Amino acid sequence: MGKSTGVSGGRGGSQHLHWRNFFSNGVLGGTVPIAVGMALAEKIQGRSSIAINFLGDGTMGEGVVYESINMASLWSVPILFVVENNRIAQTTPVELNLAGDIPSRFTAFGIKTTVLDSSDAIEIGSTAQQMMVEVRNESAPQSLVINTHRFGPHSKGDDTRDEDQIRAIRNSRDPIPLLAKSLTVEKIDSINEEVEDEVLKAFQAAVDDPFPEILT
Ligand SMILES: Cc1ncc(C[n+]2csc(CCOP(=O)(O)OP(=O)(O)O)c2C)c(N)n1
Ligand SMILES: [Mg+2]
Repeated sequence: MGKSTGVSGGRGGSQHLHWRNFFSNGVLGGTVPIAVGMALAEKIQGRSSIAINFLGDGTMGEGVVYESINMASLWSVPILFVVENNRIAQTTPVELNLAGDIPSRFTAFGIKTTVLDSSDAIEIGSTAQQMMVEVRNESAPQSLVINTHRFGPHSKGDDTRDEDQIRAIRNSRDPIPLLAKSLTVEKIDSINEEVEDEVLKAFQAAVDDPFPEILT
């Protein structure tokens, strides 16, 4: 909503977000060289921080991805690449835009790669945690390729898939009901209440907070 208390001080738009140590970029692949550079800076300055870079299957055709992962491997940069492979890039299925497979793109550069076929946040979290420990301790890149699903359009109601197909994958792979299975009804109700409250507060703050000052 462009408010001064929001991401990027209200100036970033919906794609270019900066919030604490989170950055996003509307240009596919645009985050990859930046994340590799940030991780390299951490290494050079002798800190133990690592960078985590999230990519979609639709980013795999961008040349800058390969320049960047080449450097990450060559210079042994502490970065974890996480590829969210939901087999569709906005409106284009992977069959029409991706030759070969995704893990080989990383192993070709000597980057240790793990593939998960999961919507289970606990499973993904514990695998990622282990990989982050290794990336930090060994100061070397790794990649985590997660085969997953998209339950709606990329952004603007432009999904090209069949509604029945989407409903079927949502019924079997939605991570929220999967997680809820391990909780009591009381716990689920209290989480729902907490979330509702947080969303309402955030909405009200966004309405009430001031716009940023105009720079002259
Ligand atoms: C360099 C560049 N080319 C094209 C686009 C337009 N575009 C926005 S999203 C997208 C596809 C993204 O695919 P994926 O990362 O798989 O995201 P998903 O559809 O799964 O959400 C494209 C081509 C862009 N943002 N940047
Ligand atoms: Mg995708």
